[in-house]
Amino acid sequence: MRAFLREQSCRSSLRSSSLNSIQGFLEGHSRGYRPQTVISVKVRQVSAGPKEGILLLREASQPSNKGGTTVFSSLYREERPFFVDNTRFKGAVQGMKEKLEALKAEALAKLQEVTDPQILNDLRVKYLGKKGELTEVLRGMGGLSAEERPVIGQVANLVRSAIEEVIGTKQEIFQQQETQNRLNAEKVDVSLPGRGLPQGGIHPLNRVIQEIEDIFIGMGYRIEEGPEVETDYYNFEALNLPKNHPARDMQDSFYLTEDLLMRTQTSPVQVRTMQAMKGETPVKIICPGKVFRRDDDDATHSFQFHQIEGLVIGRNIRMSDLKGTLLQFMKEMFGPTAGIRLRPSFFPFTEPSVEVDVSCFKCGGEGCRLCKQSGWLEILGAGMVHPNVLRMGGYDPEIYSGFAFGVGAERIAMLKYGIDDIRYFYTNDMGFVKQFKGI
Ligand code: 2NL
Repeated sequence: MRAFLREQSCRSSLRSSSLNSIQGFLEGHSRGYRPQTVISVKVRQVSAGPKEGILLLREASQPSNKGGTTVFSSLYREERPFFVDNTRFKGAVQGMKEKLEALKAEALAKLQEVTDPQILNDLRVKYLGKKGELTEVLRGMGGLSAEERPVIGQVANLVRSAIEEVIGTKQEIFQQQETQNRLNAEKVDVSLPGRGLPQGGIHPLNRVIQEIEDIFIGMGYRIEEGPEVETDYYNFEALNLPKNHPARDMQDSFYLTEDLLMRTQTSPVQVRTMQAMKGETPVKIICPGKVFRRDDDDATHSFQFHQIEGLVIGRNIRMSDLKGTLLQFMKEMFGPTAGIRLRPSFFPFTEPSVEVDVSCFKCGGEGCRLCKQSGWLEILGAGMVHPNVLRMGGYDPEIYSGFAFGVGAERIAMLKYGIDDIRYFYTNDMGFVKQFKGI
């Protein structure tokens, strides 16, 4: 039966590929003629495949618009019979299906053999990637009709999900394997004994300095520190050591310039503190730190050692205050049975000056090797602050008085810990240092 279709229904019911083909047929047969376009098709289905019919053609050029009326440049129209064998399109669908199935079979076979996550990923890109083989096959869908497309689309989706599923399963297996490998590799034997941490200790000199600081903080003192490079003024002049004083001999100190030297005592810190306090009282300070003297090192001398100096300034500060303070200091340092004795001495910055001995903590005053049978140990120097020093520090000696003392950290540590050579403190001999762990 011959079916006559109007243009609209014809376009929707005919495969676009068939129309394309009809247009192609026209172009192929109308060379040398004006371009034509199909405006209606009369179709007869000859068999399941081929179609024949009559085309109504008109000129393909654009119509012009004259005074609001659409005018075709020519009234050219032509009716022409046609014949289209569309079985090749059926073949295309069949071909695509076969291609997709072959792709699926190949992909699944290769995926089954994968043992490496990297190769798995490579295969995913190869088959499912943007430039992968599935996309490549689907690109051929452009040649299919509106009815054929969903058919191939469905097949393609099934192929895609089949490949995706295998990849997903494989990925999960690899993930589990990796987790298992890590768990095996990172196994911890909690029954193993722990590794000991190396334990350090406080250097005996720092220990002595901290102990002395603690004792004096307990008596209401503050700790002051200052520069190790000092001016001649603070190191000597302000401490009543005038220009011609023998202690200022170039041979006895490390001079950096005419005016600068490594401090020979921590007293300059005390002078600086006195000046900073601008006459306020009380001054109650402890000044610990490194000091330097030009000396040849031996068992009891070192060019560098540590000093702790103390200074108190106020009204009515007397020798008895000095004596009581130092006795308390010694009792806390060497035990409650410690006693002290004062012997006259000389320091340029104190007047009067004293040497202070403490009763031997080893024999209790009986006499032993440590105290050379005397029962006493020389421990520090002290005195009442010289009026010149008070004045240069900004305190009127007619109103204020004070006491000061100086003690060597090395000497105390050597006595306390029975160390017979001062050089042990500075040579970083582990055998020596380790003995003070945890004391
Ligand atoms: C020692 C003796 C001493 C001082 C240091 C001092 C400081 C000022 C004023 C007065 Cl600002 N004196 N210090 C006083 C007496 C002795 O040290 O044999 N040291 C190792």
